[in-house]
Amino acid sequence: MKTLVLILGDQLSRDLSALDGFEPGRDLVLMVEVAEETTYVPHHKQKIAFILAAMRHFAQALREEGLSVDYVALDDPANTGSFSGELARAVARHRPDRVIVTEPGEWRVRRMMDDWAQDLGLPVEIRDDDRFLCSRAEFAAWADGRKSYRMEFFYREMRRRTGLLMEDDGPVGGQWNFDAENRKRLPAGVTPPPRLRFAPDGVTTEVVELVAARFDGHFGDLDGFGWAVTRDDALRALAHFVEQALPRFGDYQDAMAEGEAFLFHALVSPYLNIGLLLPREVCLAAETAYRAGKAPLNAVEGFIRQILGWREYVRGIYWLEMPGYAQTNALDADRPLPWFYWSGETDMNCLASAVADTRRNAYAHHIQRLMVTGNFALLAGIRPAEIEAWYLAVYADAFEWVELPNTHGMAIFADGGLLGSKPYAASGAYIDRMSDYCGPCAYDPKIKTGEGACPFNPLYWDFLIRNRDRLGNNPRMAMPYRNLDRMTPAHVATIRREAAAILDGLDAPAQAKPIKQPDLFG
Ligand code: FAD
Ligand code: DLZ
Ligand code: SF4
Repeated sequence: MKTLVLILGDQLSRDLSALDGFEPGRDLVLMVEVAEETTYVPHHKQKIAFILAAMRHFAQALREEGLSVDYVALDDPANTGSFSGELARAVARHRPDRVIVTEPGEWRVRRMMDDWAQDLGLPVEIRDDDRFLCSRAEFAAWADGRKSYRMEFFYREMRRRTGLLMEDDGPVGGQWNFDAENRKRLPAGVTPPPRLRFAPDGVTTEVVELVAARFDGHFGDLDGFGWAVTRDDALRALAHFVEQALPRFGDYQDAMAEGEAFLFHALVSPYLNIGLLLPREVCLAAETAYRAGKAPLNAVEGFIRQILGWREYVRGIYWLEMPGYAQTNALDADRPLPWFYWSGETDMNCLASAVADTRRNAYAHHIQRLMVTGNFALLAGIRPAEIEAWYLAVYADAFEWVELPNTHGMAIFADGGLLGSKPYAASGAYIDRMSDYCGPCAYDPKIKTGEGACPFNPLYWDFLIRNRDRLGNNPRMAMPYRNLDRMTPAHVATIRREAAAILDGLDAPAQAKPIKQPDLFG
């Protein structure tokens, strides 16, 4: 039976389920660069270049192996611009007996696929994506009957199931989680290692030029593009991380430092999320380093927990809860996204630095995303759909299955606590403790209100006051509410007045700069 196998831009794995049983000579792979995918949010230029370059290299590797690949380039004049349109054209060209595809990572695309069999008049087989360590069915079985989902319990189950960092049926080191050791500030004199970047070859250079010409209005720098776009280079990047940065990953996992965009983080999420690397091999590389005495347990456990725990957990939540998940707005957040998320033009140094790093690298590490840009969106009550579209656009690793639970659930608490037990709300003191951003800032984190006060301070307390009905009974919020109740009515009134002034200032037209604002919703 002649089969057309459609491979999407985040499915660049030779072991992809859609390729099981592929017969060279009879079957054919289809890969398509389509305008709909490049613009459904205004992706960072580096993200588009990364995905298209990796797609072209993957197609080339399949061809070298002897597979037939029909590859439609973005600038092909006949390109219809959508997965559905390109699949229909390919079916007309090749007249297959059936189509096979691996389920996509986004609900939006999964819905498109529902119509394909009927529209094409052909059987369309949608196979499970088995590149994850927990299948959707296994996650649903784990979640079934639980009152609340908590990552830590899921993670322990995954450790037992995979045997990662296990010894005699218990966790290596006698403890499941070493997080308490992983909250150090970056001290003076500790310098993060330079990161491995990859000079573009001819194929990548062509893509970079295409992106520069066609997506000029999109956010982000393209110069110095250095992401790996092949599996071999992604494996090199992983090995370099394990050797150079993993040993101190744990200690400085929560740290932030100006001018140090990567610290000791792995920079492997883009590779994992498009399939150049697989989660099991990444976890095993870290475990092997631990067992060889090359990295300490707090680093290796902390790293493996992010992948085996968080990454699998958010994917499980996404598929369990969509499509309703994206629609919730538990804190009734209704403020437009401030312009500085795109321009970086703000005198809040932590935010300006996080946006600058994002623009330069299509990357920011987890604490910048959660405790700076995410925290501000939470405290200011930014509309979920707008801040989510921003995160989906600006990071090279952003796909909705992983971006949405992290933003909607973890960062802005729009799911009302389904994913995490309390909002990650913080005042300037947290950012000051974990970073060196505050020193050169126009504001002072120690000033609570009035001249020079860090805006995160009144915003934090104002957030608690505004949301008392929703959060006041949460036992994990008892302490901040007790502190709030100790404030005098006059101080509370000052906080409210100053927070209102900051929030009103955000929306002031004077903030808008003459840069073309990306059209968020395509
Ligand atoms: P490291 O810090 O070195 O961690 C190692 C790996 O663990 C990562 O590569 C990633 O695969 C995994 N990981 C770590 N934290 C998480 C997490 N919370 N959820 C899922 N996987 C995790 N991650 C994405 O891959 N895509 C996104 O679109 C995305 N959006 C986010 C949005 C917000 C608001 C927040 C708070 C977090 C988001 N994350 C996202 C999670 C996390 O920030 C990134 O995975 C991480 O920064 C990637 O960089 P790294 O490879 O250097 O990670
Ligand atoms: C993100 C992206 C971009 C920018 N471009 C393409 C593309 O041209 N062709 C393609 O197959 N995939 C692309 N992708 C990735 C898809 O958006 C992704 O596969 C879906 O969102 C499903 O997860
Ligand atoms: Fe950010 Fe406040 Fe520190 Fe400035 S003082 S860097 S706004 S936390």
